[in-house]
Amino acid sequence: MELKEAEFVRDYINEIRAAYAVELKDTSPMEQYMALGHLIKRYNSENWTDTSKSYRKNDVKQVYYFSIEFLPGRLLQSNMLNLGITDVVKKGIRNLGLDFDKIVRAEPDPGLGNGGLGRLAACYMDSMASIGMAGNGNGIRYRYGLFKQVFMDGYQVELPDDWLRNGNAWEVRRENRACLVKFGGHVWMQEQPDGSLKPVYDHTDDVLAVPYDTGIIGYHNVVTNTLRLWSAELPPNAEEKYYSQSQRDNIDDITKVLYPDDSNEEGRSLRLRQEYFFSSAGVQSIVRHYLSGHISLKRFAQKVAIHINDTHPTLVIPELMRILMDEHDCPWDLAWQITTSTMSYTNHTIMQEALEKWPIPMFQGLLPRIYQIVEEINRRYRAAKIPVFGEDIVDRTAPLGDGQVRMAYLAVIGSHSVNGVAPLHTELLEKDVLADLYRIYPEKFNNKTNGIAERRWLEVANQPLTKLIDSKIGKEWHFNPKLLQELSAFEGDTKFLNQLVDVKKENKQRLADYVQSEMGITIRTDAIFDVQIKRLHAYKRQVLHMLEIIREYLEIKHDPKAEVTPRVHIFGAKAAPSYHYAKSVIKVINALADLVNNDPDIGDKLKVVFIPNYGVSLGELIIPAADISEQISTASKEASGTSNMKLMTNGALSLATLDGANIDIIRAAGKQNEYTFGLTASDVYGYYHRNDYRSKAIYDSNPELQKVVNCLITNMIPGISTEGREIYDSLLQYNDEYFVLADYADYVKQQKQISQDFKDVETWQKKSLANIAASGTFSADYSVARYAEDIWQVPYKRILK
Ligand code: AZC
Repeated sequence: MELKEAEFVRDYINEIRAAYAVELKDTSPMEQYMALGHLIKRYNSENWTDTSKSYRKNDVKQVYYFSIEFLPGRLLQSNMLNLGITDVVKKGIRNLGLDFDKIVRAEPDPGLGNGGLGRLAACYMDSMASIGMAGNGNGIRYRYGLFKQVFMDGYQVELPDDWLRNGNAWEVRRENRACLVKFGGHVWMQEQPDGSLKPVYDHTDDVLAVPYDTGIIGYHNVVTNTLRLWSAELPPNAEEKYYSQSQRDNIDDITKVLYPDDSNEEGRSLRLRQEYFFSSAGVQSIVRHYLSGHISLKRFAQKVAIHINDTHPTLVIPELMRILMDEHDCPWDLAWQITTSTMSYTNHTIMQEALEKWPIPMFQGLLPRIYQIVEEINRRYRAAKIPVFGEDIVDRTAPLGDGQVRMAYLAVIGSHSVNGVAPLHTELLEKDVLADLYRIYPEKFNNKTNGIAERRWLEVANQPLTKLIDSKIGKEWHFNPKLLQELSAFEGDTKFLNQLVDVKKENKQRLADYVQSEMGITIRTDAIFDVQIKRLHAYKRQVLHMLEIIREYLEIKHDPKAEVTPRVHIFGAKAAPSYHYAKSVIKVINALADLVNNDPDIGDKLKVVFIPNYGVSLGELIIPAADISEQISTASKEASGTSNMKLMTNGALSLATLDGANIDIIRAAGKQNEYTFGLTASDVYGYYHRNDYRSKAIYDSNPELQKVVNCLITNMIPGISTEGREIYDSLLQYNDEYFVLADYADYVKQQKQISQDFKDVETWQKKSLANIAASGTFSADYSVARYAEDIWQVPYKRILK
């Protein structure tokens, strides 16, 4: 948009006065931020209205991306970037004597997600708007996001993340679009005058779902799409007597936190309520919107695509069936045809534990009408498939089985498309996790490799690098990130390679300053910044990284005078509150950090920093500073990974197993520019089939490994007697489920190679450049375009090659 500095300054001062009734000099950074947010939202309001109007006028097919997580990160800078007003606003702010960085930092980071799944949803929202596609998000407006992670005595402690404390500058509450979501009660069949039966659903517990909309601004294209997040409230006109305090609390709980503790029955039931809540509210509002422009539901699937991001929103399937049949008198077959043509499903994990299943009594009690519909889907599925495929396979794959509702199977059966998120992952879905369903519906399965919002991860997170790239190849890559490939022409340009070194140094200094001020740890910027940032999970193997730190520590202790390449090991990770083992890993890494960071023999040769409360904003600080990207999951376990792509695009070299999208990254950038190691997926499956993995034998045969692993149970690392033992036992007594010891030697070899190679600055920089240049292909712009063409059949504007 066009914006003059003088105009901005005038508007901003007015905004501050109107909102806070004080002079600019008396405002806090939070107030300055809120006023700026409101002003930018206002600047963009016409685009938002016009986008909705034009979709309606042209009767454009809409995509609704349903996700229980969204991790959009701070919106101020990315909205300014996408509107093209960054320079003007920054200059105006500076000339008013304000500190722009402080304003940026005043914005809370919406913690409405946990990991890659949620960040992917946010990257896709950005890209859908940026390629001019009608893509809407649908999720939950959690009052307190996941949790705020602090460390006390090295242990993770979860505090409420009160991100809405000061309001939210970007959202619009739309009470007039609220709808009722019904739980519990009874269903009975009422005879109609024509003799047919119609379900009547009464004595329900009703919850009001109120939408809060956030505009998702496209990159330099006047498009603004909508992210709709639902909040649970007491229905209006509800007479007080009908709502006891505990009923009120029940309603309040629905949208209070993401992933309530599901280690008990109550927590599991709350999750199911959350899932139905946002699925039902979302589908109701989609049907309502569709019917405001169409007379008949027959063309619904031509105008609406609903995407199920992981199993959590699977109930959109029976919910759409319910609305079509019960509220619009659709016969079953037509309703089923519309539903399956509308729905598509992405699987994000091969971990069995993440394929959700609900006990039938709980499901039926909470959602009696939905359960009837699932039962009927189940009955028809069995009746249609048993004659063709036999009873065994149909038993194994039916939506109802073993006394449970099996969400992943329901999602596959009720969708026309099922995709994995990297080629290896899709292959494993077909061969292993969903193999039976693949046999029955081979035509539904396809791969859509993940992507990232390049612009946020470069133009917002890494401005120095962006400027340098622009100076070499111009700005066209902002629209078509594959053009980053043009950078490879400068591989031999020593001056450019040196400039890359300077950029990295600047970013490392920024991170070092943060670590100094927040954690009181001094790190040197000429050290290798070795970064592992992701959810804490046994399969991601933070433990393998931990063992390497112990090894490096012992090595220096053994000969404190020997020359070493200095290293800083940087972690960011939250552990699920009830995931005991993951929390023990955090404690041990923190204890190890204490030991290493305070040992005079070690000095500044080796540092360990576990940065608390990892999230999108910290990612923006850490990723541009990384030299090494640790992507060390047990091969076959990481569906794709996306931090691998973000780190690559910021010039980090991957230290990676052949897992998920690592494989594609290695292929794109060239094997010689990454450090690969370890078992392959087929090695791992080989162990499973032969059942002959023995971690103890590996331990017995490697004296160095023994020394390292034993440190978990000697008193070398103070304060971890229980946690150290737990990890030690997982590796030896319980036979090392994730093959940490199997990969140890190969991993260490590559770590040593890295220490060696890092000394040759020019060669290192060439590898870094190769990664940046090859990273454009992982832009989410291309990923969503592939979804649009192959799955959703929706148009988009920007032509991408
Ligand atoms: C993640 C996968 O673990 C990761 O490999 C993938 O890149 C990402 O989804 C996006 O596809 N899964 C999750 O984050 N899942 C949950 C429940 O947090």
